Amino acid sequence: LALATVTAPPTSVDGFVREFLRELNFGQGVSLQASTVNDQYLALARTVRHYLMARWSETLRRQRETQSKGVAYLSAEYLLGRQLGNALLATDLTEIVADGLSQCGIELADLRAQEVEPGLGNGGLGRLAACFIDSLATMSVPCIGYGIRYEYGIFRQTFVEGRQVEQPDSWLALGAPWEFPHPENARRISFGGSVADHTDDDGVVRRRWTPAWDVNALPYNYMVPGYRNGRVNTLRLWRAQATDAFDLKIFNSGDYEEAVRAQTFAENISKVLYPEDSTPQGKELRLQQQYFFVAASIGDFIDQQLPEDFDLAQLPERIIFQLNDTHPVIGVPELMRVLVDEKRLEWGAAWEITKKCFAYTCHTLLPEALEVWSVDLLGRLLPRHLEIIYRINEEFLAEVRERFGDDELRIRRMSIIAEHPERSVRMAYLATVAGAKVNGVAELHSQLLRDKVLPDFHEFYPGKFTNVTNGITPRRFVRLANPSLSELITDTIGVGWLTDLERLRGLEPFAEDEEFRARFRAVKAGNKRRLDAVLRERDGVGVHDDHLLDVMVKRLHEYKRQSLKLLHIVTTYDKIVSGEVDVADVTPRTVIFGAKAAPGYKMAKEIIHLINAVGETVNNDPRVQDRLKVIFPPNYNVTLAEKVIPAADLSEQISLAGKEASGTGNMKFALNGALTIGTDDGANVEIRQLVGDDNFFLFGMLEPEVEDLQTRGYVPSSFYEADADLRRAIDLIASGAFSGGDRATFEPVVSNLLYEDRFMVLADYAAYIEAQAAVDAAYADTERWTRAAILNVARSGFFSSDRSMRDYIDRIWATPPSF
Ligand code: 26M
Repeated sequence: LALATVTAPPTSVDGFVREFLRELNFGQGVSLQASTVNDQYLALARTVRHYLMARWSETLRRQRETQSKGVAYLSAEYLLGRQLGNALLATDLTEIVADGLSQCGIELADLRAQEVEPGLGNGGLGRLAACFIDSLATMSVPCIGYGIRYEYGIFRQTFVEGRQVEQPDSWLALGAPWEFPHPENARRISFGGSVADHTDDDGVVRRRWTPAWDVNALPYNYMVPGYRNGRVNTLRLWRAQATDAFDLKIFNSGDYEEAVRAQTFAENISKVLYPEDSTPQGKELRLQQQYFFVAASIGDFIDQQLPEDFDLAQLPERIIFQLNDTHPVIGVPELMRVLVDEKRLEWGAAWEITKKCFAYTCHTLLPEALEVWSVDLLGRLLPRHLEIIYRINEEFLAEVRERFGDDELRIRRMSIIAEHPERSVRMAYLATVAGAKVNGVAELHSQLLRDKVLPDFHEFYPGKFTNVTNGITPRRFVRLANPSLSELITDTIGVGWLTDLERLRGLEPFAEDEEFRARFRAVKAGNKRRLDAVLRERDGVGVHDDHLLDVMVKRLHEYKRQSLKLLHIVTTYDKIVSGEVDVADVTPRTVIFGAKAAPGYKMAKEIIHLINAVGETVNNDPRVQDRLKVIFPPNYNVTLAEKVIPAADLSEQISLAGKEASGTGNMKFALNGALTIGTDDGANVEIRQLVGDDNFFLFGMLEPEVEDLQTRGYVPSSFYEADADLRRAIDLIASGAFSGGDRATFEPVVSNLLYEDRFMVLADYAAYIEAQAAVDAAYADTERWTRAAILNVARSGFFSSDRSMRDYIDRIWATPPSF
C-alpha cells in the first residue's frame, strides 16, 4: 500500500515536469508565468527532494532494523557547498531535469546559480567534514553527521579600497528548501548553576547538578545522498531556541524587556559561525556552542537512535563518536555525566564505555591553535563537567605515576589541567586520554604529532596514534566541478572511476598519446573560458586563456605564506619595469588569489590589502603589457572553488614546512590537472611521492631544516641583506610603489617580514623564485607540461575521500564485527 512505503515520483521528463509544476503551484503558490527565478529554484529543490525521500526513509528503516555499528561525526563545521547539483548527480536526474525545465522555458543552470551555498564552515576542516559524509553515504556506511545550524555562516567578504570588509551571510533569507525541522526531537540543554551531593531514591549519594538556565536544541535534518547507491544518510544540525522558562518570565517578572533579552541570549547560541580558524579566542559563547551541539547530539543518539531497552555497556558496539578536532571534546565529560549521573552506571564502567566510544582527529600543529578553556569559565558554565574532567585527570595522572614514578615534570607536562598562564583545560590532552585512537591528517603531520606535539602521550599510549591522510570527494570536485574532464576520463577509461578513483591510473599511458594530450588541453582551455565568464559576470574582470593560470586559494594565514607568492609577483614586476628582463620574454601569467582573513587578524588583513594594491598597480602599468595579471575575486567559497580549480595550471601550496597539517585544496588541484609548486609539507609530501618529482615543483626548507634554523636563531634581515632581488622587492613595497607613494601604508607588513617573519618567508624566497623559473621553463614546453598534468590526474586517485573513509574504518572505527 502507498502507506507502507514512501515512493518516489516517476523518473521521466513528464513525471518530473508534473511534479515540478505542482511544487511551483502548491508549494510556492505561483503560476509558471508569474514565478521568479527564486520560486523556480525552491520548487525544483523540493521536487528533487521528493526523488530522494524514498531512499532516505528506506535507509532509516534499515538502520533501525539492523542496528549495525555506525559513525556519529561530531563537527562544529560543515562547509557543504551548493546542494542542488550534487543531489541531481546522486540521483542521476540531471538530464531529465534539464529537459523538463527547458520545456518550461527554464535553464537548469540559472536555477543552480540561484542557490546560496550553506557556508557553515571556515575552510579545510569544515570542507573535510562535508567530503567525509559524502563518501560515507556513497560507501553505504551508516553515519550521522552532527553539528550546528548557524543562522549566519562564514561572512561574505567584500573589498573597499582593497581592504576586507565583512558582511553577514544570510544564507537562509531566500528560503531553505533542503532542511527538515524536527521539533518533536527537540532537546533541553542546561548550563551554569552548581553541583552538590544528593541522596537518590536508591539510597546512593551522587553528585547532582542544578543548572541555572537552559535552551532548547531544535534539530534540522539534511539529506546526504550517496552516489547512485540508493542510500541517503542524515546530517543533523541543531538550532538554539529559548525554552518556555524564558516566556514564563515575561508573565512572572513583569519585566518584559528582560524576558525578551533572555530569549535573545538563548538564541544567540546558534546565531553565527566563529570566523577564526586557528587562534581560538576563548569566548564563552563559543564554549556554549560546543556544549550545546555535542550534548544535543549525544543525547539524541542515545534516546532517539537506540532501542528503548538498550544495554549501554554495548554502546561501543553501536557507535563511534569521531571528534573533528577538539571542538566537540566536551562530549567526553558529557557522556560520562549521562552514564554516571543519569543512567546511574559506576564511574569505572562508564569510563570503560566512554574510552571506546570516542576517537580524536587533530588538524593542526600550531601551538596557538590548540584549544584550552580556562577552568574559571568552564566551571561557571559547566560545573559538573569540570568535576568530571578533574577526576579523569586524577586517574590518568595516577596511571602515569604508576608507570614513570613521581616524575613531576612529566606529570606537569601531561596534565589535562595546565597551571600557566592561567589554570585551564587542555582539550587536545583530554581527547587523547579519552579517545580510543588519535589521528593526524597526513603522514608528515601524524609523525610530527607523535614526535613534537604529543610525545609524552605517544610514549604512554604508543598504539593509540595513527594516520589517516585526508581526501576529497571526486563527485563534487571532479565530476560536478569539471564535467568536461570527467567526460574525457570516461571516454578514455570507461565508467567506474568516480567511486573507485585509483582507476585513474588507467590514464597513465595516455600521457604519451598526442591526441589525448590535445583533448586534455582543450578541456583546460574550456575551463579557463568558463572561469573568465564567471569572473566577468561576478567582478567585471576576466582571465586570459593563453596565460599560465597560477592559483593560490585558501584562508589567509601567515603560515600559509601568501606574502611569499606576493614577493614573487613583485620581483617579476620589478624586473619588467626596471628593464632587467624584456617583457616579451616573460611567461604570461594570471595569478588568482582567494582568501578570507579572520576579522580580528590584523596582519592577515594587511596582507589582503597589499595583494589588492599590488594587483591594482601591476594590472594598470602599461609597461607590463598585460603579461602579468593579479586578480583577487572577493568571497572565495566552495561555489567559486568549483570554477577556479578546474581552470588552474599551477597550484600554490607554499606553507612553511611543518605548519600545514595536510591541505586538501592541494589534492583538488592535482586531480584537476594542475601542477603543484610546493614545500615539503602536509599532504604535499604524499602528492609528490605519487605524481613523481618530475611532475611537481618542490622548493624550500624541509621540516628538520626549519627546526634547525629556529634553534640556531632566525634573523630574517640577514636574508634581506644577502639577496639583491629580495631587497629590491621589499624596498619597492616599502617605497610606497603600491600605495600612491605612502610609505606608512604597508610598513607593518614590511617590518613584520624584516624583523619577525615567524614563518620564514625570507628564508625560502630564493628557492621559491628559482622554482618559479623552473615553472616558466616547463610551461614553455607545452607537450611536456600536458604530460605532467595528465600524470597528476592519473596518479592522484589515492586522494579520494572514499579511501580516507576506508582508512578510518580499518584503523579507527573497526571493532569487529562492524559495518
Ligand atoms: C576554534 C575555536 C574557536 C573558533 C574557531 C576555532 C577553529 C575553527 C576551525 C579552529 C580551527 C579550525 O579549522 C582548522 C582547520 O581548518 N585546519 C585545517 O584542517 C584541514 C583538514 O584536515 C587541513 O587540511 C589543514 O591543513 C588544516 O589547517
